[in-house]
Amino acid sequence: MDGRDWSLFLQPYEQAVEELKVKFKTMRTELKVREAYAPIEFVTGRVKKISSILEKAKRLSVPPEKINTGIEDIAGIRIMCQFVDDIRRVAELIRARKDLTLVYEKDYITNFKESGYRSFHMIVEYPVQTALGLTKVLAEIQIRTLAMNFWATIEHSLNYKFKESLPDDVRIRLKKASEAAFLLDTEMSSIRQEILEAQTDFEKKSNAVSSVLSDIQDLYFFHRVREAAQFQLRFNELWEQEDAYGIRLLADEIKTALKRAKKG
Ligand code: 0O2
Ligand code: 0O2
Repeated sequence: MDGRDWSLFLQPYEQAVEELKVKFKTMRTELKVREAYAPIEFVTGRVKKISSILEKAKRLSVPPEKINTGIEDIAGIRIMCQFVDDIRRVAELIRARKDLTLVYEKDYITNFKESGYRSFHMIVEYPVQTALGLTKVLAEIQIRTLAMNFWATIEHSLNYKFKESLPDDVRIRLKKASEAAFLLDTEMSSIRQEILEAQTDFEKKSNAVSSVLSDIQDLYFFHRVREAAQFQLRFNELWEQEDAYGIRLLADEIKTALKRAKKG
């Protein structure tokens, strides 16, 4: 073990974690205001414990003087999302940032780990302004859904309890639980898709209604009184029957009639 001043060594990592947490929490707030929906649910962060750094350095055979480059997750940020699609969006937003540099990515969502672990990891280089000047530190950003986080948190604490020698049956059950978390994510995404489609349908219907009513007014303006009255009657009938498709077809028909009327 080396005799370094750990609190001095970890200081820029602590600063990086604090700054990145603020930045991603701000990103969440900003997106919520701009788009009424934030792809980020919540953000957490931590600096790795000294004992875990030393253990990892030993496991990965990283010499003490290379810990800052050999261990990439001394500064760790975790971004939780509601839906799997949000993860891609957040990753894109991070790639576009000018205050950090992407080093590489690990997609454990497409290629989940043997344990069943799923998450999207981004290793970034982040500049920290210290009293002695600018220094760059590596940070790991883990992006995951709430379901992925639920599974990983419990699996991590069980692994810790059993000191990485989980009984085989527990390991198998955890793998099954990770499949259940995957199904949960898939089902939630498809429910969300249906809601988005229902919203689009609702918008299409209300646009068609506005178009029918305003075009009927225009027909009156062009003295096509009989035609306008007939369209109005047909609209009333379709409205009664809640026939959204019929209203859309009628909207197109009235548009054509209006064009004819304008030509004289
Ligand atoms: P806010 O205003 O509640 O968003 P720290 O920020 O330093 O206090 P740290 O070390 O990053 O906290 O980690 P911690 O304490 O585990 O959690 C960080 C933030 O995530 C906390 O909010 C928690 O409230 C929030 N959090 C943790 N687990 C969940 C969860 O399951 N669901 C939701 N919605 N939030 C969770 P903050 O940082 O105090 O700020
Ligand atoms: P912490 O702080 O305790 O979470 P590796 O040799 O694979 O361990 P590498 O190349 O750094 O080391 O990492 P990898 O696989 O990208 O994993 C880095 C982090 O991802 C881990 O940090 C975990 O936080 C998380 N992770 C990876 N695999 C699993 C898994 O099977 N279960 C859970 N719960 N988390 C996982 P650490 O080092 O474990 O530290």
